[in-house]
Amino acid sequence: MTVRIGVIGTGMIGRDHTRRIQQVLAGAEVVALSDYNPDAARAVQADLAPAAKVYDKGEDLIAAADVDAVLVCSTGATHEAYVLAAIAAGKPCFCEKPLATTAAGAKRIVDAEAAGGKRLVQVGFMRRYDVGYRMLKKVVDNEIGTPLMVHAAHRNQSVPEAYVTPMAIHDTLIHEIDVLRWLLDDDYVSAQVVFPRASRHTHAKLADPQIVLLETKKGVRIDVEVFVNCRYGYDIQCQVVGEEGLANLPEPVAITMRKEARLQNELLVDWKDRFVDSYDVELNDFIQAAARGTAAGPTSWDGYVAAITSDACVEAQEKTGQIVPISLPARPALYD
Ligand code: NAD
Ligand code: ISE
Repeated sequence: MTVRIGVIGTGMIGRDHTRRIQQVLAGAEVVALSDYNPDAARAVQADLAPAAKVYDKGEDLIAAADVDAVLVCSTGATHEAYVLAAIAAGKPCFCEKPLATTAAGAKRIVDAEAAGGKRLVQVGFMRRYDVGYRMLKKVVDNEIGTPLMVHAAHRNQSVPEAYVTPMAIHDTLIHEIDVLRWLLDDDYVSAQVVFPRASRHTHAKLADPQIVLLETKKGVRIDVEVFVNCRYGYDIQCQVVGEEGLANLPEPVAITMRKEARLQNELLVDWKDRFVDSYDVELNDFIQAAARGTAAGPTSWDGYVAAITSDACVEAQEKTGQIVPISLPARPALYD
C-alpha cells in the first residue's frame, strides 16, 4: 500500500520532510500540500511533488478523501487545531515539535486520542531515532550501572533576533526534555534555570547562554547548557554518569585531518545535517504505522509531558534560581 500523505506547513522542515517522502523513503507519496502562504506550498509542489494538490486551508486537506495521513509542519501555535482535526477524521498524524504550545493544548490532544482508544499521533522527537542516542541508551541500560547525573549541551551557531528567551526552552531544550526522559526511562520532578554571564553575541531579548537544571523522580540530576549563539558550530553533547561508569553521546562521523601542525575535525553547523538520518527513520516509522491505520514512536503523552516540563522551565526562567516543581497527571492506559 502507498500511504497518501498531506503536508501542512511547507516552510523549512515541511519542505525537507516532503523531499524525504518523495525522494528517499518508500511506501508513501505526498498528494496534498497546504500553507498559510500559498506561494510556499506551490513552490514545494513545483520542486518536489508536481502531482500534489495545493489546498488553501489545512482543514480541507485533512478532510480530503484521498489523504490517508497528515504531516503537521506549520508553526507551533497552529499544531493543536490541525492535530485535533486529524484525530477527529481518524487519520494518522505526524506532528512536528511542539505538539502544542501550551500544556492545556497538548492535554486536549491526549484526551481526544485516548477517547478514540487508538494511537493516531506521532510527535517529531527525532532524536529517539538517532543511532548515537540509541547506542547511548543501550549502554545506559546495561553497562554503567544506575544513572546518577547527566551533563548535556545544546549549542547553535547563532539565532535571529526574533528568537527570544523562552524559545530556548520551547524550541531548543524541548529536544533534551524528551530525549533524556526516554534515555533514563524517568520523569521530571523539578526545574531550575540559571543565567551565566551573557555572551556579547546575544540579542536584546535573549538571555544566552542558560543552564537548565532538572531533577527526575529517581533522583537523577541533569544540567543542560543551552547556548544558541555559540559561534563555532551546531553541537549536541550528552554525558551520562552512572554508578559503575560514564558514557558519552558519540560525535558525528567526521574526517580527522592533520594539516599545518594541527589535528582537526570538521564540525557541523546545521541541525538538519546533524540528525539527517534520524528524520528519515522517524518518518519511515510513521509511514509503516500509517499503512496499518495507526501511529508509532513518540506519543501525544510524550508531547504533553514535554509541554508540562517546558512550561515549568519557562516559569523557572522567570523566577531565576528558584526550583519549580513539576507534577504529571495520571497517564491514560493507551500510552502504557
Ligand atoms: P518555517 O517558518 O520555516 O515554516 C513554517 C511554515 O508554516 C511557514 O511556511 C508558514 O507560512 C506556515 N504556516 C504558518 N501558519 C500556518 C497555518 N495556520 N497553516 C498552515 N501553514 C502555516 O518553520 P520550520 O523551521 O519549518 O518549523 C516548523 C515546525 O517544525 C515548528 O513547530 C518547529 O519547531 C518544528 N521544527 C522541528 C525540527 C526538528 O528538529 N524536529 C526542526 C525545525 C523545525
Ligand atoms: C530547531 O527548531 C530544531 O528543532 C532543531 O532540531 C534544534 O536542534 C534546533 O536547535 C532548533 O532551532
